Amino acid sequence: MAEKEKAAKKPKLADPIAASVDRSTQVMIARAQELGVETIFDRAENMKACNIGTQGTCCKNCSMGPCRLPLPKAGIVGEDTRKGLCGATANTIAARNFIRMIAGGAAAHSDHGRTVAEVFRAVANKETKDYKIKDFEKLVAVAKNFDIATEIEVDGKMVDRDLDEVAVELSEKALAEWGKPSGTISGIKRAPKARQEIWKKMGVEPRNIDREIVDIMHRTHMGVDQDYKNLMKQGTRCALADGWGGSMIATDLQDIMFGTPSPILSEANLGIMKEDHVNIIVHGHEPVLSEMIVAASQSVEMVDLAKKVGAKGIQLGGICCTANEMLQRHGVPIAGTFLQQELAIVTGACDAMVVDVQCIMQNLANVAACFHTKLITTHPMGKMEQDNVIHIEFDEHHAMEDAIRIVTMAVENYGKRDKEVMIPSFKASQVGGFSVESIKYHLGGTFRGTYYTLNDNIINGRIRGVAGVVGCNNVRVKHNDGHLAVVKELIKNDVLVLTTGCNAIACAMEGLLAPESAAAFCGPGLAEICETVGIPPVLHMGSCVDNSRILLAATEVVKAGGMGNDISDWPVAGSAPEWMSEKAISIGEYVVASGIYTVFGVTFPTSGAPVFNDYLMKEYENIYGGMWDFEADPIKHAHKMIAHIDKKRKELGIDKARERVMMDMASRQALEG
Ligand code: SF4
Ligand code: MSK
Repeated sequence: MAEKEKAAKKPKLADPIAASVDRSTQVMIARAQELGVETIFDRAENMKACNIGTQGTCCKNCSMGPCRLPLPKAGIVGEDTRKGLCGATANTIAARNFIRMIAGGAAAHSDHGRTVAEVFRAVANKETKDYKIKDFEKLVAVAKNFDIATEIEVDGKMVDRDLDEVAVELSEKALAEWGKPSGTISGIKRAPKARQEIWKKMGVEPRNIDREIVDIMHRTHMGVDQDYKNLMKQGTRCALADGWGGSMIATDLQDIMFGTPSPILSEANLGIMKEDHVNIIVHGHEPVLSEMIVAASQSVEMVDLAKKVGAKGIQLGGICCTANEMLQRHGVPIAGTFLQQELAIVTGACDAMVVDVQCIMQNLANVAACFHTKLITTHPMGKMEQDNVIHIEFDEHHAMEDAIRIVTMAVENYGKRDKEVMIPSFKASQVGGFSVESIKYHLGGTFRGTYYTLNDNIINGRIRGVAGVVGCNNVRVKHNDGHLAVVKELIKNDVLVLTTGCNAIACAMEGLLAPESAAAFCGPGLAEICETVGIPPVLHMGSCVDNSRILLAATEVVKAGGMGNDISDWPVAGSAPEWMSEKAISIGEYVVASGIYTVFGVTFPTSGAPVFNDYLMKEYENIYGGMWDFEADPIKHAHKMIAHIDKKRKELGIDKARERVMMDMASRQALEG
């Protein structure tokens, strides 16, 4: 082959500077390229996304297709006559695809919840000694939500019921949420009354978690539901079963077993790895695994073993939501976001990467094969075909034993590093772990312990509104650029940000989760609140399943009073600037159906079906009070959210208060300074 031809066939490499705003990521992409190790950033240069799939109008629900309905370049002129072989319209195809994404996302979150509930049942029945109940106060609170008696009458007096009994009953009732034959899921009762009425009227109250997912798979089968509004009704019901069901149960039972988070200091970015330590990176989602790895790696036995092989200790780090779980309960530093998973191995210092489920790239196995890294899968659902991957199945009945085995393997691998170690020095300090309970304490004080103070400051205008900014990275856009630009624009405009998932990690890496960031990035009103209370302007509320915490925080605000009767009444907006997973669509749908205006970045998977798209982005507001929106440009994205917040302030009649705050002396000085 001629030299020219060979060069033409060579895959393109990503430009590290164009690929990420994060310095450590840039350095490690370049390092991977220098070593000839291919990463997702390079692959994205060589494989472009399919336009029709991106628009949501490719159907492969039967083998007469795939039927592809691209949007004409000039848009739809006149009647939209596009159809698949069976006659399915663009609306039907896009709606079917959209709710299948919801089913995938809801299944992932809710099955995570089921695993946690099964471990909780084993704990309640004393079948395992490795996990315990840590937060009894939360056990009682959650039991009450399930209508479980926590007191009994003895000799005419009410006394506390035996908590072991309460735990057993809670475990049974929680597990029944996946398959109860009648009624609706319990979690929806926790929403404001006005919201419950809307769900009832719309007929979208979830019956049980599994059923809503199965229902979607049935009705999207070839030749069943062919009405985009009816399809979306089921999409909503399934998403609500995720947010107010599976995800909420996951969060609650994790808090009961592993502790309810409270603010904790730590660090974030690849720079947390240490050359002279055994580095173990835990990646995925379920804390059932990571809790044991944390305990094992801190045990005297394992630390001594590490010293024996010449290391100074064991450094644990997390990727994706496992990172958020280990951070919020133990202060374990975060190694990186979704897009940094391969790069953690490229450092040459990752002695083991331990993974469970969700967001784990198969290419990790190929990258690990270029280094000494042991890649260990642990979940029966998450195996890889490559030979270099080790599978150690994790079981709650011998969890500690499994964890010790995994950590031992990592320690024994320390001496086998075969490439020059290169750990980028970048990392930032952060405070994570703001649960609904700890926000109550921080903003309300020990005695008042409510959301009144937050409400007061929204009403008086120091805080303009609240935004939930969450979600993944997406290699189709510059890594972390959208996340950071959206969040910085919001806090600059006095919007308090609640964050989870990879957005939380991106913010942590940028220092936005440190209280000091308030003075540097916030508008005067928000800066004043953060400095007075000692909180960062971006509150880390956990992992993807912990978006349920955001729903409950929103409900607390409604309960505290002064801002309407429903979540849709108060100045709040949602965002996922760099989303990529089906889980993000499920989250988006339950957030919107809970009354929150929500903007997604990158692309939107219904853009090829304009009528259906308008249904989600316009008509939805009349039904749910919340609606979807799409904006790829991060600054415009943030301003759409701010405009919605201002609209709600006006509707509540609190827009004038903010104008007055903006005119006061402190604000003027801050602005002049
Ligand atoms: Fe085509 Fe209809 Fe089959 Fe979909 S279900 S692939 S639109 S024929
Ligand atoms: S991990 S779902 S990339 S946020 Fe929950 Fe990050 Fe998205 Fe996975």
